Amino acid sequence: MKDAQPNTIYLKDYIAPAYNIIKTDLTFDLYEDYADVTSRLTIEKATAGSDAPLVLDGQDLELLSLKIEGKAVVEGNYSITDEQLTIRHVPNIFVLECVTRIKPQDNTSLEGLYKSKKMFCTQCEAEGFRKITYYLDRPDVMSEFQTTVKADKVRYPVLLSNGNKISEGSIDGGRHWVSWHDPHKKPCYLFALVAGDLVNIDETFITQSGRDVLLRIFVEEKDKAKCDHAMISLKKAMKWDEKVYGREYDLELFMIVAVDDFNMGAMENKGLNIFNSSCVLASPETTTDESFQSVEGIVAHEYFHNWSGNRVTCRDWFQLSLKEGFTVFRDAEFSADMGSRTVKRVEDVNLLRTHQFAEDAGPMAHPVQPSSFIEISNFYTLTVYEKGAEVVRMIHSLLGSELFRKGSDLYFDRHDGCAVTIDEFVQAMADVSGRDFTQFKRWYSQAGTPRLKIKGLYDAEAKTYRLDISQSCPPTPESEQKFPFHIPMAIGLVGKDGPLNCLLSDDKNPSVGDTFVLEITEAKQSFVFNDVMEAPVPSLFRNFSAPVKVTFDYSLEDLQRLVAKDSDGFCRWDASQQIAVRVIKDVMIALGNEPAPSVNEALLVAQRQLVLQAKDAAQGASEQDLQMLAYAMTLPSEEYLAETQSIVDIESTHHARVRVKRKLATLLYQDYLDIYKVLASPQPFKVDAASIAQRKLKNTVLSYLVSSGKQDAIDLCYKQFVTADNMTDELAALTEIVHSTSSAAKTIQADCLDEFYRKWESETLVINRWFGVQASDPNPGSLNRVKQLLEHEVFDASNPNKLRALVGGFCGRNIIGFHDRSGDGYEFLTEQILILDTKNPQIASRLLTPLTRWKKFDDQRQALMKKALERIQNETNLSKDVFEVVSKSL
Ligand code: B3K
Ligand code: ZN
Repeated sequence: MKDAQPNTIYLKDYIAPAYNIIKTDLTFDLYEDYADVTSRLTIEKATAGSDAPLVLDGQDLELLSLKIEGKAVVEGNYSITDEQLTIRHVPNIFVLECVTRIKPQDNTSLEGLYKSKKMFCTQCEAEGFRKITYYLDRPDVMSEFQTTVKADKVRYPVLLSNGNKISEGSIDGGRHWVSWHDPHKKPCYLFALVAGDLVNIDETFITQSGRDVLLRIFVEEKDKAKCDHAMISLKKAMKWDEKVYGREYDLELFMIVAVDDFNMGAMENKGLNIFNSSCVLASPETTTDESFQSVEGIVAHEYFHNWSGNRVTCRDWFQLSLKEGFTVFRDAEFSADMGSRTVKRVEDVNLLRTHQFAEDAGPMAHPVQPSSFIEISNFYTLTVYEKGAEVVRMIHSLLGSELFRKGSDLYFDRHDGCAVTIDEFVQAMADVSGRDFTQFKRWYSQAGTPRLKIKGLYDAEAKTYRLDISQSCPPTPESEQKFPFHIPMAIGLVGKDGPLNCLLSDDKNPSVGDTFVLEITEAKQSFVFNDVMEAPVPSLFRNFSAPVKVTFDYSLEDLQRLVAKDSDGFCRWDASQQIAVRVIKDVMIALGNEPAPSVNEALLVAQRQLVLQAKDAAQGASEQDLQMLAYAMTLPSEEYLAETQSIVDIESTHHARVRVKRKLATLLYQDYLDIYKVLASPQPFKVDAASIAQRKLKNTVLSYLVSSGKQDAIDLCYKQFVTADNMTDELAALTEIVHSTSSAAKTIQADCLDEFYRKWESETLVINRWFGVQASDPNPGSLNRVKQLLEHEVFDASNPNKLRALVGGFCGRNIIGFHDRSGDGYEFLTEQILILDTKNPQIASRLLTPLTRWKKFDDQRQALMKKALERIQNETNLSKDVFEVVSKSL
């Protein structure tokens, strides 16, 4: 660890800045081995006459000159440490001119100004600006920026920054310059600069008030044909935000730039979004349907930040979910409106329940609004983003769409141009609705996933149905004791033939259709339904109305009824998954028995029903959503199964799931084949929701067919692999072949991988998928292959996408491989982390996650994982990022 004792920052210690930066004028002189940054800051004391020193953040900077009002600051009046520049005596208002030299070429952290291949680019959120120049690097200091970029004209013909271009010109020596001005005040985390040899595609968007906005996507020449989807997505997002939130874009120009080396997906810099190329480029041949959809969602997400994040920003980083939770909610609703609402919901809930629930139960668990951190980069988490979005969604369900929109209007109007808190967001919602959110706000301050135990009691004589509910929440690192949450529970009752009409005994909660929204606020609470004419099965937490874990004593028949009859698409899917979870768990217990354990008939019945519906729907004989059918037919992932166990039984989980899948494949082979044949008939390629759903179902049944191990199925899969005209089908087929354990597949695995590699050698993003397929291969020997691939000529350990594909693919998505009893997987990850931490701490800390969950495993694995963590902890010079995760995990 660099500092012997890294500082913990507390929310309770927040104090407003002692200085404001009214204007920020930056000039960048970019050269091949350094860059000089001249900053002219107009600074004002927040309180005139105060004698607080001016303390600016700065890291890895070489100070070349420092002047106040044109005069050098005398030596005794300032001091510099590794992280700060302090000037003791300054006037009430003054211009500080500071020249620093930085080394973007050597900046492997990909934070601040750095080089991605031949291009200069920046990433400043959360605290990267301090690696560019001395500044008040905190979101509540908002300033008007003007930026001039100077660089070689041939190498860097395109020079970009935030806002509008105001002037440009040439300089002797083959250099040129461009000046940009952003009229909107912003914190420095939204600053951006790009310099490179780029081409662009352009479109115009006319806003609802009739202004023209130029939309421009910049990429390398070779990628020019892959920008259309992002452009279409951007226009859709702009239109949607006007319609649904009344938010219009506020500059003449909106730019997106694709870069290959990027720590995360994308960044919402004002007017100049910078994207990981994997989140913006798309073409049918090289991009899967999932990626097409994620490009649409991410483009929208970053665009939506223009209001939720940029115009109204965060007071401090503890408020991160103010912009992220709200913006994820906004982008999820956008995607739901663009495609199938239920599909989007199921995908999001699946992610949340599998990975956020695990985070909430692990050592890094934290509230949506954390109360302390060592390194803020560690808090860009599923909790802040996805659970934060669920919390906003609950506010939306409590208020209804209309009031919610009033609340968001009030929030944007009241706080435009300001840096605010989560409390202020909730207050706007409270003010428009007259509701009291005091208890509700525990969702922001208490970590952990609430558990609900629910019992149902039907009184056949009185025709009443009573629900007895108790809630609790396990302790998490920040607090042992939890107070009851305010939980909206959407519920309906389902009879033998479908939804039941009934009444709630108190009429505070009228139903919408057959759904009631009950508000659970007590530790123990009961609700009674009247006029219930038959014994019902309750459909609980419809549309996943709250991020909680529910225990209800459903019989398998109850769940079958929900799969078949519930009116709520989410609950139908959920019931299908709960049946599968139970059946797989039964098989887990009986593994190793002689004769081999049987697979409960309930799953076969449910699957057969789904298969029949899918057959009809595939043939066009019914309107059922093919993608939902595919999701209902898909067995829960090993990760989800692991999340439902208190101590994960790695081998049994894997083998039981494989066995159940094979059993279904064998029994329903002909049905799967029939569906496959209907869907495999050639049709022109489209990326609309209907075509995506068809491919999803086709590849779901293909996966079952291959699990049968039959030669015919492998042949079919191989045929799809070689004839596919799109990446979804090609990659699905390759994955099935490579991950198959059958001898028929074994003979062609290596050839298929070679063939795929040769075909796509020049497409970096596709090759990352190729790394990913091999890393996540559950067959024995995958660690050795991963190690060999680290040496592969196209593997690049400085590229986060490649690291995520190969190291993340093996350690995060190959449970059986990573958790091999030998401990080799743990040792491998430890070594990778130690190498990576010296170069890119953010990625190192991310990749470390699987080791932090050591308490979920058996004693032997626990010991090995702990040892691995201790080895990392003992390393000198750990980054704050890795230090925080390791020390909190042990
Ligand atoms: N706001 C950025 C994430 C920045 C992460 C910094 N470590 C992208 C997004 O959430 O939209
Ligand atoms: Zn975001």
